[in-house]
Amino acid sequence: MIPIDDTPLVRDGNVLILAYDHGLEHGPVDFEAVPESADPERIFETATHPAVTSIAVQKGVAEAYYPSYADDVTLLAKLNGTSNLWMGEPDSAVNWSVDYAAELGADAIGFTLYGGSNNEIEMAEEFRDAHETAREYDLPVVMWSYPRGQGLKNDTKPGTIAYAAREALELGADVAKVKYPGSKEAMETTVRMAGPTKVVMSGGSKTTDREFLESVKAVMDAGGNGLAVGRNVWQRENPTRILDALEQVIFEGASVDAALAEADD
Ligand code: FBP
Repeated sequence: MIPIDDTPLVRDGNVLILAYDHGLEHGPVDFEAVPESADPERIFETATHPAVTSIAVQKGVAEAYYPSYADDVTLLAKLNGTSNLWMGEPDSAVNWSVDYAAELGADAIGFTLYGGSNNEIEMAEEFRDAHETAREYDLPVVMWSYPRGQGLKNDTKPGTIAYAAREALELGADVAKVKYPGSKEAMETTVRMAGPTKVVMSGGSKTTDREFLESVKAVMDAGGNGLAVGRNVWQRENPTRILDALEQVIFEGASVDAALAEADD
């Protein structure tokens, strides 16, 4: 990993990535709760909130929408991704190159690795190529580190999440995006295993404001560095309110009660 604190991806040492690659990864079903969320422009608007340190999108959405927002948002190019229609062993197609992402103006790259998949070797080699090209452009690299496949489908066991964070460090990621392992204690171990690689929590499916903020608070208290979140922001009718609260918890060290009170002000 390289120092990334001075890059646009990071604010005061921490990170809040607004993920919006769900149209590919999950399909239109994720937009049903709030139909307006299918419009990428709405999410780019949301990403102009000062708490958001980057918006993570696939190539097509970046090409179509980023040029109008280049002065207002930080682009994280999510290089690989696969539709939910794929029924094989977990894998992810590399849909754009680092060179093309840099040409479009990306400030960081994102890459999924499914450790434990039968395709892990090939994915790690693709990650190597993306990582080493990103270094030529001084772009921070975020690994969506998701152990998955064979006996491991969607595993959030503490030992598995700690391994996911360690794998991100070992392969050179600057930020490891991992699922919440269930407790602050388990997150502490995860953060320790990641060494200098920043650890951020993956948002997950939509929960209540309090439940969500409490998991984020536990991550921060465990030494984590923030969040990469999609549904828990843009599946809310008022994404600004939860971003106001997240800004308090992630960047101001506020309690959940204080953050909620501030957001309601
Ligand atoms: P969420 O906060 O909505 O979970 O988004 C984070 C993310 O990693 C997205 O970037 C991605 O589309 C999605 O989760 C993948 O989720 P999964 O593979 O677990 O279904």
